[in-house]
Amino acid sequence: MKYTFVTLFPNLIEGYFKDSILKRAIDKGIIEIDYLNPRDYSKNKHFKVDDTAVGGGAGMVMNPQPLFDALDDLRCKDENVHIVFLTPVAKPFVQNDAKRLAQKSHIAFVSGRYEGIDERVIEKYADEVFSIGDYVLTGGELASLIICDATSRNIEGVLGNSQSLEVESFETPLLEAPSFSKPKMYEGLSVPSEYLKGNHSKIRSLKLALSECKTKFFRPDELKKYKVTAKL
Ligand code: 6GU
Repeated sequence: MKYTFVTLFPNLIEGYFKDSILKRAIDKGIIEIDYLNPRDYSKNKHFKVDDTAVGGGAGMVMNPQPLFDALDDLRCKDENVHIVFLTPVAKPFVQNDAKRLAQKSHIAFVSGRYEGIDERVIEKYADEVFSIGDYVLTGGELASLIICDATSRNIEGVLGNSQSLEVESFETPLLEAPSFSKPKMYEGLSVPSEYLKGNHSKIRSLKLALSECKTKFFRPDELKKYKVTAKL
């Protein structure tokens, strides 16, 4: 998988790939990261990329020209590139999107800064448009990293242990059961005794009951999609 980050601020992105799981995926050749800066395409003599909004309104809007030229260049080099725009005015990104995007060969994430991107750019180039939630960020860069991260862990070979993909929150409507590590007793706090006894069928049913409790408490909306088995 290749990811191209189309951003005025590649420095905001780069650090994330310098450590941990995604660094290992890059080192293994499973993912590749590239950057495209719209400023490099600006035909303005001061390399300006934004202007005030036509028709009024607060803030600066990213001009079409640098983005049209950058994205033409991108499409010209790879006609299969899947172009994703990040904006709060979009459908929310969910786990199924992460699984679907993991099947692509090349995704470009286009991040807007300032008040947004000239709508004509989105109309012309967007294959998809995502928001990551009901709040407003200063730009799309964090959102692009979140979508890239959530997508990458669904690509074969990125996670060491493919089993860890299976019993996770959002693979079913239920949130994941709590996990514990060693020691079994720490500062007077014990791991639940059932987890210690090694009866795997009992552990499974306790975990299911705890999952249902967590979901009822934190995500009652999700619990409605699911037939509860434990007595909560
Ligand atoms: Cl994708 N961008 C911005 N700027 N704010 C957001 C967002 C994206 N998703 C939620 N808030």
